[in-house]
Amino acid sequence: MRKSVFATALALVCVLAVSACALAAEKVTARVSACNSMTHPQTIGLMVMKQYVEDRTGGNFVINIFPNSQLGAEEESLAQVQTGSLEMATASLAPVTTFQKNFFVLDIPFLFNSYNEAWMVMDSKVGQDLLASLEDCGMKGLAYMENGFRHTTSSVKPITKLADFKGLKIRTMQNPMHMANFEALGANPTPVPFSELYLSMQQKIVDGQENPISNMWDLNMYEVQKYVSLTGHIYDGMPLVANLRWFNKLPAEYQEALAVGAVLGQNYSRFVNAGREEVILAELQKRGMKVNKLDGAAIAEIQKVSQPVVIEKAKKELGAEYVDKFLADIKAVKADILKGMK
Ligand code: EAX
Repeated sequence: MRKSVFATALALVCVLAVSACALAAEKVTARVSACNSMTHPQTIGLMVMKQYVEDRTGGNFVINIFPNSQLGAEEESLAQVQTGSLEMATASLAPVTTFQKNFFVLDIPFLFNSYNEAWMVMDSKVGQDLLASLEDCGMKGLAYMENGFRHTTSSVKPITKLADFKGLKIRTMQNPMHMANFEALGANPTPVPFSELYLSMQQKIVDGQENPISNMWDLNMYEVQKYVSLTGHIYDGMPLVANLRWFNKLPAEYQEALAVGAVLGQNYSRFVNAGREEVILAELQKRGMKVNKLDGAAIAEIQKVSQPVVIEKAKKELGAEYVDKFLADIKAVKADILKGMK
């Protein structure tokens, strides 16, 4: 009797071991769509994820990265991930709001004073709940690849104070919060797809635009813009999403490899971006651009005019309670930095 129990248990272990091997050997290929170049922090982070996942699965789970919007613009790619015709994509926070409105809260300007503050919030329950809320629209939110703080460039004048925005025709993303932000500042926001951004600056369809420093470099903006004003109005972390059904059907160890790889890639992309911003600014100046910081008073004046407008707009979309809770949660995360200080 004892012997037969042992034999059965042994047989079961063998079956499990064999099926685990069979699972591990499953071949899966995933495509990831990205709008930036292969040297942007976003895609450098994706490469780290790719390497990790392929190593962990003995090359059975392959990730192919498609940069430069080869598979379509950000919104298009997100739509394809939602329907399942594409496995994964990463996109700016702004287009993600088309699918999950909750992300509008991150379009509120001047939420963070530093990368540390932004990263803490994104990695806390606040940012993770937002990623999880993507499941409501059929997507698995895996991590945030770095785009960085968004700043303003212009071909006509530097922005040193609120009044400088007046009448400035500025390209924004197609996002109501971003547009409301620049309208409140007195500018004339004009949505243009990322793929047409360079042309719109070159042909002077717009006077200026706003983007992270990495994109100023990636798009050779020094050829078509004169001034970089470090407004830092919005922090942009790019959600990396997968089709939820596809993700849920992956073998557990592939899911785990992807989840871990995504976070490793996220962190790497953050460090790459933070590490190169000063270097890029120096290069942009060598190529003739003028870079200016804004003093605290100027930022305060800009924030005072724009932030309440976007908060109100977000409340209309999401309800006052949700937005107030989000703002309180951010405050609590920031408070941890100085906890215990006397
Ligand atoms: O780098 O469109 C934009 O300005 C974004 O920064 C772009 O989607 C991602």
